[in-house]
Amino acid sequence: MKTTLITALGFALLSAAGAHADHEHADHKMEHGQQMAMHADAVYEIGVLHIENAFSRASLPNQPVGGGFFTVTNTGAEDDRLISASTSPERADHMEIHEMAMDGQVMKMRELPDGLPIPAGETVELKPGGFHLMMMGLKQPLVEGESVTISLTFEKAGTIEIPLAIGAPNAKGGTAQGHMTHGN
Ligand SMILES: [Cu+2]
Repeated sequence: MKTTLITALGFALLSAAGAHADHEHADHKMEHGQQMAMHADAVYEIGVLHIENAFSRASLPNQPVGGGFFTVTNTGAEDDRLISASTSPERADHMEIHEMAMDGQVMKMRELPDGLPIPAGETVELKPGGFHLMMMGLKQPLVEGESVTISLTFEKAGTIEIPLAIGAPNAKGGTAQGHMTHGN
């Protein structure tokens, strides 16, 4: 009997440890270790927007820029738009919202001057090779296992600060695997 009780308690504690250990994360395939960093499982909510899988990648020596990635779901009935992102001036000069697009035969990144639409009822993924945030003029290296706090401003939902868990230089984040929609 005692064993059963302890097991149940242990399970409850483990469940409570995840920020939002809810349905969507129960079957998430990521193994502990490697790309898993402290906040990778957290879900942040601002109004009707749910933000998860927020991560960055460790920078290489002298790398001038750093990426920022997350998945945002608009559970509301109105379209919204990510209009800006920022981080502390000790970390980088400024941040931009980028997309990858073909320029002739070459895939290049470019800034989205009007921001990134987050349509009602849809999920938008910022990920390596697709939409992403970019810290321009990095002033400190991004160190794997640490996190960097950024601020996101949405046209309707407002501004939220979230930590990006810094993974390996090739980190793809927790939910990016199996969603490789960009061809080469
Ligand atoms: Cu970029």
